[in-house]
Amino acid sequence: MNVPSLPGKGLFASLSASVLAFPLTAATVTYVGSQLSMETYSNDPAGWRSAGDPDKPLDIDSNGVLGTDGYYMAGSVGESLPGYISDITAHMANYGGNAGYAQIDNPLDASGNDVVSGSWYMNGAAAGTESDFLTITVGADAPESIRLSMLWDNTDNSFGLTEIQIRVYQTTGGTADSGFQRLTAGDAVTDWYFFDIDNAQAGDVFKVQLKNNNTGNRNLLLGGVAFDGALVPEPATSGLLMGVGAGGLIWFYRRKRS
Ligand SMILES: [Ca+2]
Ligand SMILES: [Ca+2]
Ligand SMILES: [Ca+2]
Repeated sequence: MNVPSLPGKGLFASLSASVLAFPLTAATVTYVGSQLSMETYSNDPAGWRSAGDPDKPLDIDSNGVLGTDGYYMAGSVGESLPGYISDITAHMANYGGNAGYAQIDNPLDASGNDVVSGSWYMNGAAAGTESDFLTITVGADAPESIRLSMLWDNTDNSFGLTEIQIRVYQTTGGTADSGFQRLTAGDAVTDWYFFDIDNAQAGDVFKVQLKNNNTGNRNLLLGGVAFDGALVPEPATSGLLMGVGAGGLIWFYRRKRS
């Protein structure tokens, strides 16, 4: 008869070794989800900056406004960087939009008239093209979780906006990587895509990359990024981490730090 044995020293030794091999400070990048059709018409009183209108279940600080900590938007929408972002660079041409571009909340006056959105763009990207659109450098005092909200499908023509993928990955301080996430086919009504950078340290560098996964040429576009923060993982995430051994240690460590 086989009797299950209790964990021996060997298990703890290997667990300790694995913890040592992966420092608790290593950042992670996770795709969270999307919210489609945020603002459906010009001067829509709802929008990305209108508190709770529409509901924004993926706003990590739960105040119903995207970019509470800051934002960096294409075109002439403007920028206001969080104190914990030491640098951000857009690598593509910046287009200020036209009459066919989506109008979105003015971040300086959410209840006022919408403003024309813009885009960083790469026209006619060949099949398989992977292009870095943004480089984001984290500074001091970053929150435990930085949620990136990225605007897409705000341009004047959704033709060809299919099979586009987006990825956030780390190039300095670690190798965290969300992997490519497929965007819902465009319909020229604004969509937002959400990623979490957890446990980033000062000096860590992350890039936002778009990919044409089609067989023909397509346009790659991005309308902007907004930043919200949270001190500890969301409850659902915490529960998940508690269930996976070493991950539970990370959760406990974070709780102690906060
Ligand atoms: Ca609006
Ligand atoms: Ca918010
Ligand atoms: Ca859309």
